[in-house]
Amino acid sequence: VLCMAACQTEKKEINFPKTDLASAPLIPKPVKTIATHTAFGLDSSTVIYTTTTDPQFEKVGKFLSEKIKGKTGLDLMVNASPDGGTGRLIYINQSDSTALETPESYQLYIKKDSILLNAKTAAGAFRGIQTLRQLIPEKSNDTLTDHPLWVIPSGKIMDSPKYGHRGAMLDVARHFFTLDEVKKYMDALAYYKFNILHLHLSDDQGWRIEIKSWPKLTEVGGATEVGGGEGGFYTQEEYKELVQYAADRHITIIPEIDMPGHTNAASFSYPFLNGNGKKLEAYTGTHVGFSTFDAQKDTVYAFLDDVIGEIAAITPGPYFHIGGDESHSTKKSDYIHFVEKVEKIVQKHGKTMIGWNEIAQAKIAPTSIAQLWNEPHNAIRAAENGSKIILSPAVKVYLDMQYDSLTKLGLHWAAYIPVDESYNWNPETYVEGLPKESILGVEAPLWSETISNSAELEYLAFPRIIGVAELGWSSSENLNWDDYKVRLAQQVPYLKEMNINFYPTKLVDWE
Ligand code: TNX
Repeated sequence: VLCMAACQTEKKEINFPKTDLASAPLIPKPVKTIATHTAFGLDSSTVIYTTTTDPQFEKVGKFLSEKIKGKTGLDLMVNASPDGGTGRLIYINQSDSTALETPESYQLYIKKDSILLNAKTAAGAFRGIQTLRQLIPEKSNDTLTDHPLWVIPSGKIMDSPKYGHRGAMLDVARHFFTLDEVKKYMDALAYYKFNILHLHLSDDQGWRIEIKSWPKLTEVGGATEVGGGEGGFYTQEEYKELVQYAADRHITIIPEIDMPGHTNAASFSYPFLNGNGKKLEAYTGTHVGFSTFDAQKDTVYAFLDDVIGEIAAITPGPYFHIGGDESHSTKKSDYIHFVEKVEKIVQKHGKTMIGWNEIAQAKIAPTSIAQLWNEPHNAIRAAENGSKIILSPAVKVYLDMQYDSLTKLGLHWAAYIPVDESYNWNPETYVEGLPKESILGVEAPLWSETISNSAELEYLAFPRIIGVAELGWSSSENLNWDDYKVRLAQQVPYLKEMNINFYPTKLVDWE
């Protein structure tokens, strides 16, 4: 059917220049690469095939075809009959090979006349096609044959992620970001094999998601942001659109409603929620720690049951993030009571609770997850309780930290974080005493006190987020700044093509 043997004999041999797959500028660096020094010529006759039993695989094939079209102009057919049998084949195959260790693992075999991508799941195939995208050169070779050919270096890649959780967090509460802005960020995250986007949907300055049973949250709480701008919010339909866009990229959305602190926008909308006894006003500054829900009122928990229920119902992913950070205006006993009550509500709606490291002060279930940002002792405490830990150390991966004292955007309360600093740490050993087995993965938060559009978001996120992609995916032996920075420099054509703004650190020789 696929004319494999028959049509290949008809093909003219192309004399490819010597290639080296092992020195391709792939990020994250694959676990294992073996170069065979010839090439696959991608051209207009190339066709993409996928196993048909799983329509998710066909979607991956179509995604690849679209991206190839964007980069090269070639319009490759997916699962159509080969045109006269002259085409070279990209075959995306569902495989149960035990060599594929995780659902996201993949193997890529690049030969002269075919590319074979093996994965257990469509998610694995999706990660694999990102590698393939990165291997397609910017420019075609127009001298090897009578038509343009994109020369892809041949060899084998065996690849598997270190962590199942490789995330980015975006604060859409301090400043609102539109659907298009969030989608643009997701496009780049997908290219570097991230699988989690955590959306910080509420804070003192704004509430960003429609809750049908409590409409003032967005009518009132959605209309403000840092600096006094007009704010904004996602309707549930729009949120679903983001969830779908993420799912198409095998990215899971984690919604966060931050509480009991960071809740001025909610309490300003519905004053009965307020627990600090002070007069409520809209807040457009950048201080933290002054607001709290009333942890002693049943009505507060009834409200949260509605909020969490509505969000859980439109979130296919397994998680709900309750925030829980910097509740400086909540009594400790109230804080603990609150976290334990809210955990039950999250569980009742079928979700796994995540919270910032402070939640470890409460007696949380071993299935709940703590996200380290500043307190190793609370991460260890959570791990001792059986919980998994997401690593987001502020001093390493807070993307809103300035690069240095001259950076115009961003903050520096945790540190100045130059590009090499955000890369030069090992998640496996970063927290002394935290067992490797407790680490779910890494996540880089981007708080938005000082940024309000894509260009500003990107200036702080790029290139540091690309390094976090490698920390989350690549094996420890493959983490090396000197090797990485050379590959990083070679991301410029992609960043330019995507119109992604980035900070051109002097630590990298961008050419
Ligand atoms: C700390 S990190 C916060 C956020 C701020 C951020 C600014 C964390 C869990 N809380 O509320 O936006 O610092 O860098």
